[in-house]
Amino acid sequence: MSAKTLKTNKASLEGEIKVPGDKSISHRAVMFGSIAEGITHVENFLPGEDCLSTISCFRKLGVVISQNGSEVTVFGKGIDGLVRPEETLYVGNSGTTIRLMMGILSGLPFETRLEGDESIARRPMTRVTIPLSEMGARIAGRNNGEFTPLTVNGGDLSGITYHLPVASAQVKSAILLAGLQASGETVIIEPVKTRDHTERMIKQFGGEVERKDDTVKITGGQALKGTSINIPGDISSAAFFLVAGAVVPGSDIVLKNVGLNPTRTGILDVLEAMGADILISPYDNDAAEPAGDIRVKYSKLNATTIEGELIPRLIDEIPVIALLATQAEGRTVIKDAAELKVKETNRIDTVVNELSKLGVNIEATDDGMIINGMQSLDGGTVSAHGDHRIGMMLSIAALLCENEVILEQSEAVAVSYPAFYDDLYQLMKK
Ligand code: SPQ
Repeated sequence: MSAKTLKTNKASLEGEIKVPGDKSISHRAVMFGSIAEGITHVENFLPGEDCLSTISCFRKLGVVISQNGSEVTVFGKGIDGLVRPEETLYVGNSGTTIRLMMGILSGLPFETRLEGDESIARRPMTRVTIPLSEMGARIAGRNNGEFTPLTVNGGDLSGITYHLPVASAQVKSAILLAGLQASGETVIIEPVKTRDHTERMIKQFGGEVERKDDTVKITGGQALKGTSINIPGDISSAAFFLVAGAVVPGSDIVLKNVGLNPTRTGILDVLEAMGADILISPYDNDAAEPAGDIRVKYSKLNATTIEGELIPRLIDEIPVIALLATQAEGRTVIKDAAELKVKETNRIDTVVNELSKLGVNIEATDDGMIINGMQSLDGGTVSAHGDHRIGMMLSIAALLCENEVILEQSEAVAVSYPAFYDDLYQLMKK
C-alpha cells in the first residue's frame, strides 16, 4: 500500500483534459457484448481495475475478449455460449460486476461461485439475490445470502413484477439481465429514477425495453446482436476536477467529452445551484449516451440543500460535493443519502472522519451530512480506506490545504481513474 505526499499548492488549475471512459457504461459494454451474438467493438473503454475485473470474469465464462488500453473487442456467441467456469469469478472491488453478473448467471444452467475483496465482502447482496431467487435462481451466500462468497445456480426463470425497495441501478440492471432470459414479462418499479445505461444499451444491442414513468418493462427471450459502442468520459471522474476548478482561486479548466446522461448530471445541477461559473457545451449528435465539454472557472459559491430525487443522480459524487460545500458561504445539508453507507466504504463516515482530520467542520447524520462553509483546511495524514472516490476527493482537498497532506492507500484511485494524478499534475502545471 502506498502513501502519497501531496504538497500544498495554492496555484490555480488551468488547461484542458479528457477524463477516462465511463465506468458504468464500460462494464455494461463488456457484459452485453459477451451475451450478444457477434462482434462488439468498444472505444474509450475505461481500463480501470473494476472494469478489468468484469473482462476477467467473462473470459472465465469462455468469452474471447481482446483489450488494448481503451480499445476492446468482444467476440460474443450469445448468452448460451457462456460456459461453466472452472474457477471462482473474482470481482475485485467492483459492486457493479458482482451484482450485474448475478443477473446474467441466474439464467444459466450451471453453478458459479463469486467472490471479491474485503470491501465487497461487506456490501449487501440480498437486494439482488431476493428478486433473482423469486425469478427462479438458487443463490447461497454467507449470512443467508447477504454476503460473499456467493454461489449461483441458474436455470429456468420466470418474469416478475418487482418494486425496488432501494433506488439502485445495480439491482434494476441485474433484474433486467435476468428478465432478458425469463419467460414472459419482467416489470420493475423504481422508487426514484436511477441511471439508465442498461436500458440504453439493451436498445443499442437491438433489444427492446420500455419505460413509462417509474416503471421499466422487458420481455424475455430476446436475442441481442453485437455492435459498436463509443463510451463518453465519466462524469463521476470529471466531478473531481469540476470541484477543483470551482474552488481553487484563479482556476479555469475545460473537461472534454464528459457524459451528460441526465440520470448522472446531478453534480452539474448542484454546481449551478451554488452559483459556480460553468459552461456546458453538449455535442450535437444522436449518440445513445449524450456527451459534451464543460468549462469551469473559480467563483464564489453559496450553500445548498441536496436531497430527494437528486440523490441517485449524484450518489457517487457526494464525497467531492462535501468538499465543495466547505468552500461555499453557509451550511450545506445532504440528506436522503443513507445508501452511502453501503458503498466501497461507509461514505458518510469516511468523508466526515477524513475531512475532519484536515480541520473541516462537518457532521454526520443518519442519512447524509451537514457541512459548514467558508472553511480553511489545514493538512495532515488521511486515508483513502481503499475507496477510490475518497482517495480522489482527499487529493483535491490537498489543493486547498495550508500544510502538507499525506494520503495513505492512494493506489485505490486506480479502481476508476488510473491516470488521475497525471491529469491533476497536468492541470497544475503552468
Ligand atoms: O461498482 P461499485 O463498486 O458499486 O461502484 C460505485 C462507485 O462509486 O463507483 C458505488 F460504490 O458506483 C455504483 C453506483 O453507486 C455504480 C452503479 C452502476 O454502474 O450501476 C450504480 C450505483 O450503485 P447502486 O447501488 O446505487 O445501484
